[in-house]
Amino acid sequence: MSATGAERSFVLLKPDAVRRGLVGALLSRFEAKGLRIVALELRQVTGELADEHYAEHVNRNFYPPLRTFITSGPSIALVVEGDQAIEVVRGLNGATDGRKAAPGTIRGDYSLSNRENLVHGSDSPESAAREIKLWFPELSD
Ligand code: IDP
Repeated sequence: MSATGAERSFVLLKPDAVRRGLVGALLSRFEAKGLRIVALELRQVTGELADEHYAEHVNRNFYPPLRTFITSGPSIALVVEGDQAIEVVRGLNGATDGRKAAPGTIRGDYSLSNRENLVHGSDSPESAAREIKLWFPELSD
């Protein structure tokens, strides 16, 4: 929770979003929904940061190629704020697998992959707090 009472979520526009020139289109969706951008930075994700961010996945079979992908070029890291921002961002993003994500969602409209799915959003208040502290320590008290 921020000082204003609104909820914050961490969002990552993954390297495929930057490579495909979709940053503006994707940011527009969050802004048009009414979420406020409170931090934003172009970041080259290192393997170490990837391991910390995806700590719950590092032992999964899909992690090595995910690590290669997420470090393959710059990403846009941001924090958005608004009423129920965590759930709202997850809804805008759509299901993990772009092939199954509903049309109208970011993944449903732009992704045909369960790895290169353009966007990450925190999945719980605990994850949001952990991720915001990891990516934007200056925002954490
Ligand atoms: P989420 O991003 O929708 O929260 P998670 O299950 O937390 O999904 O997985 C994190 C990321 O790992 C996904 O966004 C996707 O890029 C990748 N991923 C998840 N499951 C698979 C898989 O089965 N194959 C390849 N990549 C996957």
